[in-house]
Amino acid sequence: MIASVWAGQTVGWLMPAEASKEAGQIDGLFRFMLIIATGIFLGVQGVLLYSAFVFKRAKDDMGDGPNMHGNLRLEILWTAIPTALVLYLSIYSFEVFQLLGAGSPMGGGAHHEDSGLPIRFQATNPDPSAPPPLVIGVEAVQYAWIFSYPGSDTQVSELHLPIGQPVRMDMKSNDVIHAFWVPEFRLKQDVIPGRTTQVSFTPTKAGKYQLRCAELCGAYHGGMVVDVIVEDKKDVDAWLKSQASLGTSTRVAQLADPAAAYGATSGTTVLQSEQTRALVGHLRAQGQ
Ligand SMILES: [Cu+2]
Repeated sequence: MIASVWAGQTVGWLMPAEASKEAGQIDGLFRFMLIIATGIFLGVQGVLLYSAFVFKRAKDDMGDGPNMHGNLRLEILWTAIPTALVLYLSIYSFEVFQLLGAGSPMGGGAHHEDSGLPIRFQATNPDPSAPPPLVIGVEAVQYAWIFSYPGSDTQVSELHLPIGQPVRMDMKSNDVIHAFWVPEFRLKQDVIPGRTTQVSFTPTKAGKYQLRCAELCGAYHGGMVVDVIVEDKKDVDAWLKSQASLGTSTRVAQLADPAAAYGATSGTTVLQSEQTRALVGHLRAQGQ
């Protein structure tokens, strides 16, 4: 019992930083499940070891063991305990799910204009005192991420987020299914062609993280990694301004920067030309 609680409390050092408001909720649920699982594991292994030694066959005992059949009390117990645990876990995890805003896909007030059901991952009952979310457009193409900030025409290849500001990603895919995943935020959402998917969260910890595609999307899937920088709002604004002053070709080169993901290896040249080709075509189609 003590050991399992200890396991739940100390597992944190094995995990990535908790860098969003949502991360705490998810880790709370994870720790709780880990406590229960450790308790069951230790209990079962304990009984097993105990029985193996205490009920060991006596030296000259060649007979069968006692013939036992049925034990109503035990059967009720080992049905009731898992039932209660599973029920409790379902309610707890549903609550976390709701808190994160993973409401029903049919939920009203969806902000999307595409065909198909909106897939939402945002607060169903958001904190009324929280500022409105910063809505960032995300486009996934094989094999890069392109971000558009409100009030700016510039498409950028890095995600800079202000600390403490709720954000919402409105995500589209230009080709195949990709997935938005920043382990430190503990959230993952597919990006699906033909519809907008959303993910909302509030970054709470300054730092440099990585957004990586979490859906195998083609030969250079592994190159779909970009930096996510959580910093003060004024730094985000300054960075955005500096990006706006760059020309398209410079930005395409930045958008297709596999060296940032892989380090400069021979394979990055191939990836870079792949990414550049896709991005130039994409930006041209958008008249940029
Ligand atoms: Cu991808």
